[in-house]
Amino acid sequence: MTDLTNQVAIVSGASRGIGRATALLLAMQGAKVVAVARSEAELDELTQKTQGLSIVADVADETDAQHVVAETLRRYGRLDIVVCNAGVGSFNELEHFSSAEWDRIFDTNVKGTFLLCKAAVPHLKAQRKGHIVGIASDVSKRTFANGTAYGASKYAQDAVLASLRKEVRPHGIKVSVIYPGFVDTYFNDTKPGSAETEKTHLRPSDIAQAVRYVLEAPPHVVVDELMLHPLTQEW
Ligand code: NJP
Repeated sequence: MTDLTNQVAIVSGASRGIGRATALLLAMQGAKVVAVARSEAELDELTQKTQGLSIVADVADETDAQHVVAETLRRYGRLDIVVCNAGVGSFNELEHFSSAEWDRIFDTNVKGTFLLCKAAVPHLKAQRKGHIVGIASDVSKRTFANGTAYGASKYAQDAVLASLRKEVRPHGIKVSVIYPGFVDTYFNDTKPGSAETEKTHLRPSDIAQAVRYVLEAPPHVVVDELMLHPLTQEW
């Protein structure tokens, strides 16, 4: 088993939802967590609990992504784990989708994953060790009506991570991808915690536990893919 104590972990999209739950769980396992998102107040509140570092950044901006990694190295001198979780989505018939909304979804989900990995990989390669975890989606493996932009972005994000896995494996770096079904978060301007979603959705902490599971795999094991659904969800 890999011990997470004192491992330095960047978690993107940590201001709420899955990223926040992951940041809290990794901190409870003794990791030094660098929480990344655009909402400063939420990050400050989180960092009081994790005793880690928070960095206000837009993952879709290359300067911001480079800054996140540089600040992490400046504060902790090392980087062990990157959780590419930040993501957005909205759903509509194709002809009603604006090109600006398409760009927002792709910039966050695909380019955001690419840029954070691009900033981190040279350091992970230099230490010949590291673990990148992507939060993709079950829609990285299926299609559905009104999901052209989000679905395509999640297929593309998955392809970025699967290609990267092959590139970095010879350097001792692991890439794991988690594919959740419905999760009760603030995704697409929803509000978690209703009686209905408690029956139909996973909790953010379920995904955080999946992240912990892949990270704690023994050094010689890489969990390439992990999919999880609420028992009630057919897919
Ligand atoms: O959503 P939400 P989730 N730069 O809205 C951040 C995937 N997923 O936890 O910047 C930096 O509660 C945003 O922070 P802020 C989904 O595709 C979900 O559900 O302050 N950060 C917030 O912390 C996504 O990849 C479901 O607004 C940015 C976080 O992202 C991941 O799970 C199902 C950002 C979003 O928190 C987490 O989403 C599934 C940017 N440009 C996959 N843009 C589901 N919920 O059902 C956004 O299969 N963030």
